[in-house]
Amino acid sequence: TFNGTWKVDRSENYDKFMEQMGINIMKRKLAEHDNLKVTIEQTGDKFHITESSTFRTKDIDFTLGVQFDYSLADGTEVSGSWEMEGDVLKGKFTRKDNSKVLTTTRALVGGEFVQTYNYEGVDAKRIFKKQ
Ligand code: MYR
Repeated sequence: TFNGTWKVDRSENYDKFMEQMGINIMKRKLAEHDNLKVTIEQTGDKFHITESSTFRTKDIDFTLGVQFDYSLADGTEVSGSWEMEGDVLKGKFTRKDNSKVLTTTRALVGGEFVQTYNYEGVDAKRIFKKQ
């Protein structure tokens, strides 16, 4: 289960990913130390997520397979959905400004919560520990 509060512990290639997303160096530097924390409550195919970071606190509700709108921490607007494939959550989101696709996954790996990101050929990962 993904339920619980997860605090970011480390990231891999996240700066390059953000650069590919077109985020400027100043915001990327801030994002490097965003202390991102996500609290996940899953009930069947419904998720309630509270995201908190140095940028903001945000509540997100979605149902697997149902499209929703979301704004990234830098203000970029996307629309897409999450699906469950086995034990892995797979998300596909389309940017509203340029129609390009960001894919992301969430999975538990050895007691850690791992989120991967891909945008235009650049992959990144953020690894979270349970709080
Ligand atoms: C959620 O389930 O938390 C909401 C939907 C997430 C959509 C995709 C998240 C990608 C975040 C990438 C951040 C890049 C910084 C610009």
